[in-house]
Amino acid sequence: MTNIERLYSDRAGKMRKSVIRELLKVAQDPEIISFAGGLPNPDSFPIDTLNDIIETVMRTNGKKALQYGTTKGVPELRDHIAERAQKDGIKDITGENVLIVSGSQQALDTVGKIFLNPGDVAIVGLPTYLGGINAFRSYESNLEGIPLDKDGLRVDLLEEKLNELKKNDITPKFIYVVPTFQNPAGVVMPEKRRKHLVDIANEFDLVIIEDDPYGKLRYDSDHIKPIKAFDDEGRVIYMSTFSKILSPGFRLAWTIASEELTRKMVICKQALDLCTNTFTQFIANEFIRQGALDLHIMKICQMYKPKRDVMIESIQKYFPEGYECNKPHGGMFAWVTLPKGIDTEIMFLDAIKNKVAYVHGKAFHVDGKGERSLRLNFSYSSDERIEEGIKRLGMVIEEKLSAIPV
Ligand code: PMP
Ligand code: G9A
Repeated sequence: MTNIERLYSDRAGKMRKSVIRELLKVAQDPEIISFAGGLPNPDSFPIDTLNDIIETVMRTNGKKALQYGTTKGVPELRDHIAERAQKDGIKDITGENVLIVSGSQQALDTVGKIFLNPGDVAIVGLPTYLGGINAFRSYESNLEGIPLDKDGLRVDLLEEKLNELKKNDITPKFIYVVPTFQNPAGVVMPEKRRKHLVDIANEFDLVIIEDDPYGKLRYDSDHIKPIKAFDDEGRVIYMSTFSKILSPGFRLAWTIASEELTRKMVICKQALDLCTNTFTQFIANEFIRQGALDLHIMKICQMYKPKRDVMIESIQKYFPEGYECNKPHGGMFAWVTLPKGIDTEIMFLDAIKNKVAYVHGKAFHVDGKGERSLRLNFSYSSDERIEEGIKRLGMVIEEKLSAIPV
């Protein structure tokens, strides 16, 4: 038989499976209570409204919605996105700065393709979004991790790291951050730190990739301006997505960047998929035009806030002492660190036996650490299943702890 593998590029050899994507298969088993994937709650999908909107789109714009579109995206949608971003504090932009992409995962791959040569360094958080790690690693880059604290990426340590790299003549290409309700740690970077991060990027001549899927899922904190709002030099590429505020099945997201960077991303995308799904772009555009998006976001927040509370209260009730867990003020995840002696990757096998799933902490670390941490999604499951799942997990942890020799 032919050994096709020997024909693979070096790049292909370095591609890794996504633990989250693999776990989605596990979560198909209805008996398993899955806290693994960052899935929206399916009961939140506005099916009836979308049904009407699809009918309207077909009637009014059917010929365009079923056709190829420009690579950059449907102009009306880009204008709507620019308008909304300006209200959020991003200055001096128009629809020309917006590129519609097939999920922000595509935008992550695109920035990897544009900036990273083999061996190039990029900076990420410890922990950070696994999909970012996988996208950047597939371009054979070296990822340097900077620890987070309760206020997100430690910019003081970032500065130290950049100076250290500079001494060795290494200039990283970009810093990748999820500053608002971070995936996986749930933390928010305050405004002062955001400004400091931009100052550092200006000083060291770096690009910032600001990934913001969760900024609108706020339960008990105020709006915070994106990092892009403090960018006067056009070095921040902002990205967000309809996945968490409307439907991940639409595969619809956007970037906001300087016209120069946007042009480069457009060329890159021409080779990837020519253009983003035109049909879902028209639907999303009509959804926004009718004023339905903000109402929907409000509805999701009303649905997820009590779920967050059920999860945190259940953790307090059922987890044995010695753990640490934040109370996230938005987003979809609780991040738990367990006592010494536990490896959450190994413990996962026991969790599955007990029909409960999570994502182990190592998956989010580029330094091989995170073995005591785990990420729990609270948006997907019903309140009852959240409590039941946490109870099962509490028992698994208790058993593991009691097996640790003292
Ligand atoms: N970035 C982050 C931080 C995410 O959490 C996710 C999805 N969980 C993505 C990017 C990818 O989202 P999309 O569905 O838009 O590709
Ligand atoms: O299903 C996915 O891969 C998107 C979710 C990402 C996450 O769980 O962080």
